[in-house]
Amino acid sequence: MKRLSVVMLLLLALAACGGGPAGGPGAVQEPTAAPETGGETAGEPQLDAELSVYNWEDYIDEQVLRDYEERYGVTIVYDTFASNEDLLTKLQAGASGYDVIFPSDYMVAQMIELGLLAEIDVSAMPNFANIGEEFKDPPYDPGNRFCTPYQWGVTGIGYRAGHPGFEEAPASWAYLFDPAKLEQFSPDGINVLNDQRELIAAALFYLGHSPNTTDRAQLEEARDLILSAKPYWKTFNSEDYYSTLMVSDEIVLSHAWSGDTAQAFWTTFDEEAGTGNWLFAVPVEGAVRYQDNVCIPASSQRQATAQHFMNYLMEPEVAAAITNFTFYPSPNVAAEEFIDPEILNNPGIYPPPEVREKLQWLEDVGDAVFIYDEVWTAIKGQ
Ligand code: SPD
Repeated sequence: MKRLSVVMLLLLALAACGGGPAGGPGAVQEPTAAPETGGETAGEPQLDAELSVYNWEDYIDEQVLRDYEERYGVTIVYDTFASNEDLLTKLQAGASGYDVIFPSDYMVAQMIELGLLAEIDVSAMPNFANIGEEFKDPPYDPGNRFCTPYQWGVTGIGYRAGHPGFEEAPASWAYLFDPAKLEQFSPDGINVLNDQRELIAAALFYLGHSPNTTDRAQLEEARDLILSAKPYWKTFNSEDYYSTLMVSDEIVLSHAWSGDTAQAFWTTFDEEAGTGNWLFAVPVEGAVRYQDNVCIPASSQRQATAQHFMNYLMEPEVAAAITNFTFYPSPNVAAEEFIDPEILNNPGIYPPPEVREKLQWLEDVGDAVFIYDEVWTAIKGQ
């Protein structure tokens, strides 16, 4: 654990970036006030027998789900998606059957606009008080009328420690777009996130534009940059890239989410060497900070049970178990005493203020979403 801290401090000094955390998967602790019941308890709704939960890959400790099932007698049907746009497509296709979903910031705004989310009542969720003020009442969901905060993080560059060329952290989007860097690293494998807004944002940052631009010319410039780099990329993967590409050394560089890279770091952690194989850099041109959320689709037929589950996810021990497993920061301040200190104090996971300052949210771009769709289709189609 101590050696891990040294690694992290070194990384921060190199490039205002972060790397792998300490602390293995955290076991869910016994809830402080766990009602042992088959479903209904005093003051709680009659719970449905089943709940369908749709989340990002590698984004929960599944023990948290098993504990909920045991405590409340609700069977959880769990499935994962690769991107906000995939989630949106599923919901728009109708009859998805999902009861709890985890969209990011800008997608929450889009879904509210499209009438796809059910209203919730945070005043009926006692554990909402555990969420830090910084994370409540976000611009994309004023008053938390639809969603509660889940986890947050940074999008940057994951890289294979010790690979020639990474003596210094690759803290620039040039590593994904500059022809010279691509020539250098492409033979050993580069992955980019299969995520429309994230990949276009990376190109926009590199070009010096806003990641939320609605300017067609700038978006076409980003499209052309991506198309010129695409032949050098081995994979578009935002689902299991950490487990199938990073830890197996199928690639040496990846457009990546901080927690996924930290999972790769920890999976490859070598006690003797005192480090893991995968580290994370925050590009100097700027990077995305996202907040993912827990929401209920308007089409859900089990909204009371869904809201009960949302409240459960905000129990301090539960939120901590999730962060101890996923290595993504929690907005739950009451959880902090249960989060592994090596994670909590790790600047690669909880970025310090000087790094946070450089980060930008992805926002709902309104009708320009059609330009983004058009650009994405061109990128994926060629
Ligand atoms: N493996 C879990 C990844 C979830 C990261 N959140 C995505 C944010 C997209 N803007």
